Amino acid sequence: MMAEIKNLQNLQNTEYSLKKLFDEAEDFLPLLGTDYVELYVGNAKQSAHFYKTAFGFQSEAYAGLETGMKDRVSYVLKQDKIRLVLTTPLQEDGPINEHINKHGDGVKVVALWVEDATKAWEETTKRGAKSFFEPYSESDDDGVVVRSAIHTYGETVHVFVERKNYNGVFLPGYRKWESHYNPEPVGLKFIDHMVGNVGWSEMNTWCEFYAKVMGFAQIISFDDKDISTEYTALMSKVMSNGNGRIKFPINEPAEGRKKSQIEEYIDYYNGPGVQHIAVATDDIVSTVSAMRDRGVEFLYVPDNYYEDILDRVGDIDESIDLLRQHGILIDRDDEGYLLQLFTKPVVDRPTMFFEIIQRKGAQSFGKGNFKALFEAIEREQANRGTL
Ligand code: TYF
Ligand code: FE
Repeated sequence: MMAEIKNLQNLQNTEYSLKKLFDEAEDFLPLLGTDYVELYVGNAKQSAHFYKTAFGFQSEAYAGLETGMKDRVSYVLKQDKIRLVLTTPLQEDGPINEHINKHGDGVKVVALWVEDATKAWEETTKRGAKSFFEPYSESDDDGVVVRSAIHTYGETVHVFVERKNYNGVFLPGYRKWESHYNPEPVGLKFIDHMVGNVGWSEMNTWCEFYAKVMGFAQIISFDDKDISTEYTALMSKVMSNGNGRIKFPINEPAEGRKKSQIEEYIDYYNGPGVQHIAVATDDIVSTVSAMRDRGVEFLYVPDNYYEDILDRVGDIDESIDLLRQHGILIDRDDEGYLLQLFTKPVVDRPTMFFEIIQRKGAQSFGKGNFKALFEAIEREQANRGTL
């Protein structure tokens, strides 16, 4: 009970401090949450199997030849509030093939759930966003969905999704995906944040984009001194929308003694793109052990990380032994603490990975773990010969 009250207070504090950051003017781009994340991949059928088996996603919806979609196939997977869409082209050429050719498998769409997709497009394009597609509505027996879209960093786009009492499985054109293979969920709840890697000196440009075009505010900033010196250098700023449901950290490479992990990403992705998707759980030990059992590879931190951990983070509810056993990282800020762990890249190129995060009050991003984390990433870079 006490813990619940504390969490509630932290939540209210966060909302209060966010409010202070935003002026009194009405939010011109109210966002209800993340609607879906779409990846363009080489083989959606096999990727879908991976996300079901290893990450515990459930079969949700399907569109392809059987539903009258001739040029591509999309599988929709769901776990609690998280929706992943995996799309593969069925023919040669065209923008999806070009995207995969250039970037490998990766995130194309970060879709945001809005009340009014037409207004979202108008408000953002008039502030300088480049349109990806204009508002249009689709309907079937289950209702109407309006979507519009704008470009963001690299070839990534934001689609605004307005669900007018839509009762279908996903979008018009999709049907329920019935599968006899339904592995249990692993406890992933919602997307906590999604991080973009951008090029040299482009961080401020993209933070300004989120501020000016989308009405976001900067809530945190890390400079190269926080996180470089001996370790691969980067700079990072976290942008948030008004209600705090959408948080986009933006990283840029910085000059360090070794090749920046952000530069390695940019080299292999051939430009800016989504670096990691952080998903929340309310039981990180059980989530991570289930994922590991199902074959997910996590970054390894050496045992000595845990030697002085209690001095750094103080009392925590979990057993340190159990956290050490699973390699889970811990960090504290003035609002509470957080537990986090990072997968290795989930694709062949050293590009996209996932973060599993459990917040116990803390609304920060694990700055106290950067040293151990970046050393772990460096060891992987050294194995790849890209350091
Ligand atoms: O999202 C964040 O800011 C944390 C820390 O390459 C982080 O998860 C930052 C950069 C990076 C990996 C993790
Ligand atoms: Fe993160």
